[in-house]
Amino acid sequence: MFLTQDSPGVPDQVEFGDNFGLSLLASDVNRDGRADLTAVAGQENDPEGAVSFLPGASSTLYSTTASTTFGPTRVGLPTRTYTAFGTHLAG
Ligand SMILES: [Ca+2]
Ligand SMILES: [Ca+2]
Repeated sequence: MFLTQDSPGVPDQVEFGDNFGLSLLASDVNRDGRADLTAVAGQENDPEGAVSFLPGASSTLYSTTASTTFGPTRVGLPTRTYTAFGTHLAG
């Protein structure tokens, strides 16, 4: 499967240099029994970076309606201070 920020249900859109997919994590992050996909765009809003969370679904790789994306400000970090937010994932 080829996945981009222009794929159905994936937040944001493809922009030059986003580096979407720099880091990937397949893990049941929300503990609902299905594997979820977390994908990092290391240069989204260059140079901040952003994390996209694509929760697993019963019949497809991920839910096309419940995905979300967030950058450093969502977790209280000041804007333009950090680069490549989310590059190092652990699950
Ligand atoms: Ca983008
Ligand atoms: Ca899950």
